[in-house]
Amino acid sequence: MKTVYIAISADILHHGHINLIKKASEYGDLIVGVLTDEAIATYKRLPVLDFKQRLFILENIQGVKKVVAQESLDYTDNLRKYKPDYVFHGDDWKDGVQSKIRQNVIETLKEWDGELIEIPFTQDVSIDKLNEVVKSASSIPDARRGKLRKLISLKPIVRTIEAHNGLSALVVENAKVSKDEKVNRFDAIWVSSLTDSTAKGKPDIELVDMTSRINTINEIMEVTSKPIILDGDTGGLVEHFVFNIKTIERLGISAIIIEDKIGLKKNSLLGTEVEQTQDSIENFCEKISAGKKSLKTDEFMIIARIESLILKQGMDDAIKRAKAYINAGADGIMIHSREKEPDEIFEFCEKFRKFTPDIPLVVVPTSFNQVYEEELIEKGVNIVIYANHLIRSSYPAMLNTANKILENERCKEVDENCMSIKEILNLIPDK
Ligand code: SPV
Ligand code: MG
Repeated sequence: MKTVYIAISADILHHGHINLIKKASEYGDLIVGVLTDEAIATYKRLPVLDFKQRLFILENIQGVKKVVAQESLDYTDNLRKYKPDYVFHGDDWKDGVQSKIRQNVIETLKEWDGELIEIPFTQDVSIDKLNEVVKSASSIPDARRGKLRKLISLKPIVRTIEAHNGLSALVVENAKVSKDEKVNRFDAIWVSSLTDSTAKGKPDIELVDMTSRINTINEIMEVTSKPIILDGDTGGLVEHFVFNIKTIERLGISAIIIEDKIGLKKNSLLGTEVEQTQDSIENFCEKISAGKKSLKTDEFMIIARIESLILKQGMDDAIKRAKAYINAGADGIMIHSREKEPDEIFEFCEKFRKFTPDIPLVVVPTSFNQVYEEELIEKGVNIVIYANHLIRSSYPAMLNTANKILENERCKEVDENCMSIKEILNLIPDK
């Protein structure tokens, strides 16, 4: 008896999959490689059904002889293990990111004279439409909130970038770049105090109030399904924090990051050039514990941000605080630095990981911008936040356009820097 292999994620199982299974099983005993949650997370949104559920479904489908885990998008390991006579796939993977994976399949099958059989893609399946339905269902608060914890458990690093309004949020939701065998996207959205304030023409001093920040959050939520991490500044008075945090949790935000400062908060990147006061360990721990007690779900995370390195209080102080904040109930730690080199951040990460292997660790590489995500992963970082880059790139673009019109006393010259009217009209769907 010949053996046949197919690989699918099968999160949304449709008639195209059944066509493939039917045809493939006519050629021999069919082994189905089910992509693990981790493998799926490398190229698209989180699966709605987890791996075990998807495995169970496939085990019970007619024509399937055996179900196995496929741990990456690449088939090679499983092909070498099961040495199938045939691999079946739809004929829709000859171009784009999947073409490299296809090439690897062809090369590997040659090792034992196996054959790749491609069947016409089932035309009336609209994956985009199905995905749209799932995306919109998973954007409601109760479905969205838990996504951050899930991503932390599935991804080597959760790639996060700021959004400050609906339009920038659309960029975060949709941006993707195919690279090698993966598709790089952003996993989560940072609602930064700096960029939310700047977008409103206000300084980053906790002046933009919670009501206004919730307006921004709502704009962002309207057009996205990705989890949101809120920059909660100092969290304010404990008496206010315990109320605000309930609102934030109910909105479907996944995490709030609060920093251990008191008094008039200024942006951390100003460092010691301005007067900034760090909170006492005792007070800040109290704030964390009180916040934790107000929460209604296990999904929401309070992440404690340590300003010791920003305020030149030393590594020992930073580590001492990390331990205390975790004991007080913090679900994660953010360590910040404004040094040009990542040395102190790396030192903190190493020390941190010695006493806690699991607590999520967050960094914001605005100053030490040369570090690659891969290096952060090695140091045990779980979340990287690109905290201000969309607004910092849009302002110069706008200024340049404004200046060009002033220079030319007409607008023809700026058109080459602008998206077309057709593009902008089509950017936002009308339903
Ligand atoms: C923000 O984005 O507002 C932050 C990060 O808090 S930083 O600006 O680096 O302090
Ligand atoms: Mg901030």
